[in-house]
Parts: sequence; structure tokens; C-alpha cells
Amino acid sequence: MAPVPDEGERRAQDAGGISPWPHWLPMLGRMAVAVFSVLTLNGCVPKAPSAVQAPQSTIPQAAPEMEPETRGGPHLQGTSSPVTLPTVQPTQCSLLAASPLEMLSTPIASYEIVNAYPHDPLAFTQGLLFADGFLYESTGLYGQSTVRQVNLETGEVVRETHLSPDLFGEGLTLHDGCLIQLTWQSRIGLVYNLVSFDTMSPTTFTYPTEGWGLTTDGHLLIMSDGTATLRYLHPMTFNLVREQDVWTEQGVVTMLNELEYVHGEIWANVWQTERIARIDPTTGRVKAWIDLSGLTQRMSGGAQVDVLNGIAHDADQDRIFVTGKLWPAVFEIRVVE
Ligand SMILES: [Ca+2]
Repeated sequence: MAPVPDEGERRAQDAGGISPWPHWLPMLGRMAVAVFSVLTLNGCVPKAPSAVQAPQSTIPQAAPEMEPETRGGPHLQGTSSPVTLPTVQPTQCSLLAASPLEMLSTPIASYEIVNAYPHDPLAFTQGLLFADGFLYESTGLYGQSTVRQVNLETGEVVRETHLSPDLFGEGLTLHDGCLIQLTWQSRIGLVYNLVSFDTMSPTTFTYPTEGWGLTTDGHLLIMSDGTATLRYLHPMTFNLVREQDVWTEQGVVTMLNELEYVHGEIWANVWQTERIARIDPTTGRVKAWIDLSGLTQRMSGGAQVDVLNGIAHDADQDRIFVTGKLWPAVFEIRVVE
């Protein structure tokens, strides 16, 4: 197929081969287009991340390369310094392209401790929820994983079921009278009757990623897998309904861990930080951070503790509880905007 002549060439042909324009004018136009294209491809024009975008966190992470032995094993992780989000210095191009929403920085809230309750210091907390006056908790580590009902006031384990030694307990949620628990790398989910703690039929389901956090919006299950992507599952078939990347104006947010659905938002611990992301489930955008700096240090006096992990919401009394892996306390906190 013959090449299509451009505007300058067509004008030259129409004029019998004699262009009324200087011969360098078309070339100048093509150069301008090329320069604009290079600016765009170099990322000057920001975009909200899409579902297929590779997670690339811009949040400073204290997390080293994750190894199974270090994340879940007996060796405790050091805690990270409080995260400081870098100030955005938009380029001239981004000033032209960014929407007013994208130019906003994500607000950071602090907290107050309302109450502190005892917590099993051997519980490697991976999932936490509150229902009917009790905490329900999933604990991890191979050979030590459980799902348990816990008395909030005393920390006493009222009932518990031990997982098979080859399963590492992770996220936990309650849906339609069933406790649903993830496992870390086995890609197996477990279903329990809330009352009897007996496993129900089907007792297990599978998923194609690692299992980290789990919660529900009352209709779908919402799970994290350590990346920036939340996966929404049908609560009966456990089929994937949709995926959603979590992001701020600075990029996607990886290492999403324990989850809780609070007042129409998804709250997520970010692994190895003392931050909770408050996520808009419609857009995936982090609406705000809750900075829990100081809680881990408060726990580490005289005891070896691991990272903050565990959010539970008492919907009846609108109370928020947080804890961590091997923490000897559960804190009721109030968010200070
Ligand atoms: Ca939770």
C-alpha cells in the first residue's frame, strides 16, 4: 500500500508540485509532535493506576525482601520508623494534567488510646474482628495457627480450633454466620460455623494468590495478598468478582495486610509500618492515613513483639480495636482527625 501523503505533500500535489509553504514547515510540525510524545511517555502526565498496572509503591518501606522464614518464622521482625510521605513536587507537565483531586495530599490522622485489654502474647495475630461481644482472631505460624474466640476484657481464649500444622493462618472475617479464614501460601481458605467452630461444607476453598487480610462489606469478601491489589470474592462460591488497586496521588500502595470494613471504608494495615490506610472502596484511593506511631514501642518494653497487625470494629458501639503480632495488649483507640 502506497504511503498516504501528509498535509504538506497534498498541498504541494494540488499546486502541481509547487508548495505555497516553505518546505521545512511540515518537518517543524512533526518535530513538535515528537517532543510532546516524549514528554508524555516520560511520565509527566500522571494517571490513576489501572487494574493491570504493576504495583510500585512510593511509600517508604522498611520491609526487606520477604522470605517465608523471616515473615512467619520465629525470628521477629524489627519495627519500622514512622513513615514519612515525600512531598510531591509536580513537574510543569503534571501541573497541566493532574486533576484537583490528584493534587491533594492524603491527610494523616493520629489516635488516642481509650482502653487497653490483655492479649495472649503468644498469639501471632493475622486476623481480628469483633462480634457479639467477643473478639475473634486468626493466629499464624506453622504448627501454631488457630482460629479463636477471645474474651475482650480478660484476654481469655474461650474456644479455639487448631489448624493443620502445614497451614499458616491469615486473614479472618465473619459472613452469614460463618468464620472464613485464609492461609498464607497454601492458597486454601477455611470455613467454620461461628457457634460450633466446626468446619462446614464446603470446608475449604482455593484462591490463586497468597492470603493476607480478609474482611467483608456485607456482600462480598475482600482479601489482600501482600500486593496493592484487593480481590473481591463471592461469599458463597469464592469466585473472583473484581480486583482493585489501592493508590494515593503518589502511586499504588503495596503490602496491604489485615483488613476491616469500617463505615463504608476498607481499613488496611500496611505491613511493617504503623499506618492504617482508609481506602475508598469505589475508587481504591487512600482517603486518609491513621498514624499509630508509638504503639509498637509501647508494647516492646521488656517484651519481644512483632508488627502492628489487627483491626476490629465493634459496629454496635462504634469502637475500634487494634493489636499486633505477639502483642500483650489490645488497644481500643479513637481516631483524631
Ligand atoms: Ca479485621
